[in-house]
Amino acid sequence: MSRFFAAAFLLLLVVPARAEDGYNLWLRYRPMEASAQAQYRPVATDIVSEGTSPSLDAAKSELTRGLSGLLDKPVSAGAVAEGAVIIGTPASSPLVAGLKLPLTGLGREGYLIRSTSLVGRAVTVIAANSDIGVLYGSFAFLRLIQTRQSVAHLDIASAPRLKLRLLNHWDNLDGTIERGYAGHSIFDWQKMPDYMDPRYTMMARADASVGINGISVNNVSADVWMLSSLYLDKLAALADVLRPYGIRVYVAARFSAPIELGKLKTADPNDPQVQAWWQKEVDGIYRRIPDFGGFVVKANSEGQPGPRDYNRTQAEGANVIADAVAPHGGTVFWRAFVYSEKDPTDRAKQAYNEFKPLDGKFRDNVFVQTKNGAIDFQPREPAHPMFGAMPKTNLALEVQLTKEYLGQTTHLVYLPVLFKEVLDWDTMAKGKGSTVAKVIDGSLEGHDQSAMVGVSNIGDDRNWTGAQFSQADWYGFGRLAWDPDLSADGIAREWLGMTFTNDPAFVNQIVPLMIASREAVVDYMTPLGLHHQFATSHHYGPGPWVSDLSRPEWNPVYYNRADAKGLGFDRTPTGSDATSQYAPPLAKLFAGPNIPDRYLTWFQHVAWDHKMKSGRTLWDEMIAHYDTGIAAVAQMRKTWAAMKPYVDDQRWSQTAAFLAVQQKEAQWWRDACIAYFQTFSHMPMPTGHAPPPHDLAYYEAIYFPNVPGAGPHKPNDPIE
Ligand code: BDP
Repeated sequence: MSRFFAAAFLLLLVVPARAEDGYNLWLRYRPMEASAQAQYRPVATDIVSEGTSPSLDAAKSELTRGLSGLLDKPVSAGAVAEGAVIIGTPASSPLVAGLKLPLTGLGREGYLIRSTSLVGRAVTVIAANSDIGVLYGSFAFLRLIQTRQSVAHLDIASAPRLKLRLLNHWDNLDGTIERGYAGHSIFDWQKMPDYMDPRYTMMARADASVGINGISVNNVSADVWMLSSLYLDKLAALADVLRPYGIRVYVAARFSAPIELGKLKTADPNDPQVQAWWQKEVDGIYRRIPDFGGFVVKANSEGQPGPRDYNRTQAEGANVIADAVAPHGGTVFWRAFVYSEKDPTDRAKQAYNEFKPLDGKFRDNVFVQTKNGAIDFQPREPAHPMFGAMPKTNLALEVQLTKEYLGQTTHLVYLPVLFKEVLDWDTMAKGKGSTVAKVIDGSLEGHDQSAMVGVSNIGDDRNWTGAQFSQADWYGFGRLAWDPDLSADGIAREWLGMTFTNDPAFVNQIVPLMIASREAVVDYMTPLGLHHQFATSHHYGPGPWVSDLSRPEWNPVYYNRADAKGLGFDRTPTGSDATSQYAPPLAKLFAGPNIPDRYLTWFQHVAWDHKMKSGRTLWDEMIAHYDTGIAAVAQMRKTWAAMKPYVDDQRWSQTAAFLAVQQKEAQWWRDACIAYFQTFSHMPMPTGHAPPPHDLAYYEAIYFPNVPGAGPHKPNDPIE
């Protein structure tokens, strides 16, 4: 026994003091360096919170936890002393009411943080119109300290630009996650409602800290059980946990639920029995969850049922559910990700063709939830042509945080760069400056409603997102949904400071690494407008040669169109004419000779020896891009290697190992794609660029069963 204790003691001694596994995300609240503590201690002596409510209590406990951790001293609820932090709303706090602060423009969720004086004492006040605004303000105040900004003379007012800031979890009820690369679902439905895992609260804190105010809990390819009373009771318990953090729950609904659950003969949205069924179902949900957010619906897409099955429009489908939730203040997110194997039209055009004629036909409480691009979350896509083209419809932007097509768990790709590219994209719908951000925040067309949605990257991995750096995508998504004008650079800086260290020697190296990581993945996977070159079904690794899938638009060859003449999908008026779905100046640009290189083969079929802006041929240019991507990853590895002194062992080592995988796989992508495309171009490798080490057959034979996120290995899949 005593030997056991001796061994345990020894173990304690050798465990590095700074070991961290990432569980606490950006809410670590580790003690600051002594000089910073000295600076901040006088301005955060006590927390004064009058009144009580679940959200106010959450704010108070977050401040207590945060400040006592950061300042390394007990900070408790106290009186109005010098340096106190006073939180509240005019309704909850006579102190706040007495200050007569300008809160009117801040709406329900905005907050104000101000340095002021009260009874002759210098204090900081965090005030809002609602308790949830106070919670958001508290997180913002902590963020200032966590990133070592001055809190001495504050006068900050902040309100979200977008009203609904949602994560869509694609979690199946059996615990697997569609396209999930961070373990299993954190939602342990089997044990709910009796056991509510403390992780739900931790997740809620993280979501609220970046302003996320809704989550849909199940896969969009929806299991009808989610709408059963068995699961709704569980959902109600989850809603209770999330409510104090301002998070409403939503559910992905299966369009055919009236048949499967309701035992009706049809799910035709125009059938009065179907309408009555939705009403009854929805009333039952609101009885359990009075602030239920509403539904996400994937209809007539990838085998899901939908209104088309009854010759009804997408609008008729959406409206029947929207009418049911409207009296309760609920919302329907109707996904625009609709394409059909029976429609020979270019897949990139199908959603626009189907939805654009329905502009103005959707109810006010419907969002048409539109992916950032017209295909599917590729490393780079031009913005979806529907943005700017549906002025009478609420459009929500959907982006994917989980890296289905961006290397999955092990590739470091900082997604806020991609999100910003879309938000800043100028649709030109109403002249210059008609950005996607202005379409979705409602300002371009004067809409009241506004929303942005991210497909979650959260699982039950200890670090939540599978890789440390993928946490930044969750963080950045929330920050951008709150304020699309923030910069990717600034968000990276904040996140690094909160998650690792504010030391400029670290941050000044890693911010550029993160920013460059997005272009790197485009370069080594799909340069110059290539898209959907992924291996079958699981999308892990390259498969540009794949041509045998049942649906033409699931095959990479459908997209690359490589042939003896050249490469790329002709979407100009001589081809599919997808270019004309964009506003005229963009349509002209994309169909013409001045098309930016980055979209070249997305919109045009180009000869292998086509002379690029650089003077190189398309072939040489493409190879240069692949190799630039690999060089960028090599540089990322080198930079990270030098960061060892600034990062705890566990997080440093995992990231270093993942970067090594990324470099290996970047090489694989490059070699496999070149080996394939060379069978068409028959052109030599440009000087200084090595040929792929293997022949094409070698790359074609690479096979991976059981890649996460794509369902189980099927019995008749090949065994190698
Ligand atoms: C694709 C995924 C698929 C999803 C689909 C969707 O491959 O698993 O179900 O998107 O968004 O990216 O519905």
